[in-house]
Amino acid sequence: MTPRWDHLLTNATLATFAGDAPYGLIERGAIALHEGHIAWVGPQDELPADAAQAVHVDDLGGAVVTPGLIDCHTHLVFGGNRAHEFDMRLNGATYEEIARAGGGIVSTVKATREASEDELFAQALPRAHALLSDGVTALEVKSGYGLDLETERRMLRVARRLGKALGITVRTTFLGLHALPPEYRDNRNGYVALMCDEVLPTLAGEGLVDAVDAFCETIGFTPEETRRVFDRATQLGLPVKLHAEQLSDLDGAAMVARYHGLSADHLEYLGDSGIRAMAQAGTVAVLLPGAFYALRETKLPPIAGLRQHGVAMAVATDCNPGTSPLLSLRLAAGMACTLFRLTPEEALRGVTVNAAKALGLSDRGTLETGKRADLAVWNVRQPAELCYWIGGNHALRKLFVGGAALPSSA
Ligand code: DI6
Ligand code: FE
Repeated sequence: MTPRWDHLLTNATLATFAGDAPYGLIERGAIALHEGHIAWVGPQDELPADAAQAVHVDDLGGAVVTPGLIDCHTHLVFGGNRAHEFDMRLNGATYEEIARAGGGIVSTVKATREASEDELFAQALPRAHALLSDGVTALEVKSGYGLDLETERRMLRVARRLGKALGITVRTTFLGLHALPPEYRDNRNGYVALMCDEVLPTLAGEGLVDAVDAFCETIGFTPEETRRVFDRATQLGLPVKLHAEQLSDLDGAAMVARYHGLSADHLEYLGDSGIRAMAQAGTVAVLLPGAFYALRETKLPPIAGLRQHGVAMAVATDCNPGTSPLLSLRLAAGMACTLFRLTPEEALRGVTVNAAKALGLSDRGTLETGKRADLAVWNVRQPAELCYWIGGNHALRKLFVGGAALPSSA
């Protein structure tokens, strides 16, 4: 008799995040994987009679199983690093002062422009491995440190290479409107036109762009400039998302909602009208506690308002060299609890099903029949422990991507 399934995991504490029950929890559950997808999931005593006909059967001894974690907001590809600015900030300089003094994003642009594709790949690979070692099975990578056609292309090609090399899904986001490069300092309009009329259409045409983002902020780009790149994205059939209300309220979240965008991200300064617009449009709120923590921010995102209006909340690392050099999505979930007062259930929902929604990925993020077999087996007995333990590399036992155990975790 040919085996029914490729893999059967039994005696598992399943945090499925399907439905509204806390964690979608199934105590003493079982889950079957077949040809890259979840073939069966549920209480173990309801398994079909021939369930044992699986090629591999693993008794997990009660371990927690979650969907693979999804990091829906990273700037993972970049040259150099900014540890010296970390020192400057600790000596009192603000993020905006560093940016206006030519530091910040622009200094990473210089290092990125000078790095080859292989060098950028070699520098990003260990960062991607760090995320995978703490449960990530899919991630988003933004451009935005090139700010010219050739380097933006190189960044997005490296992002695609990371997905191929690691065997995971990498969704790319064009972030040409991240900062004004030095050569356009006196010609904002020319830069926005270059990004909207030449660079974005070219890179989209090369299949390198899955979504479009912008940094809508007093030290970034105006709502009007943001609208220009959003209009171009819409013409190209690309979804939008936005760095919105990070340092001030420019009504960016409401703009994303008007474009039925995937997500508005940061949101420390989000107001009621923006919350209502996001709820209306189904736009996901992506919370980035790593930047809040590293910048020593004090203004909390309006979590109570987001909850009250039923806005889906995702959590991501915002891994970047300036404001969030954070390489653990599980730690970001813990920060979302401790700093933003999310419950562990909300935070873990934020790095699974809601993160999938923020990337427009409907084939994953929960443990349900038919979904991709991306899942993480943890050395913990209750899901809350994943937010409770601060740091450490003890938590992950095994990672499945598309039904196959990743080598490092096999
Ligand atoms: N907001 C941020 O916090 C990052 N980008 C953005 O738009 C900062 C990126 C950097 O400082 O390199
Ligand atoms: Fe960011």
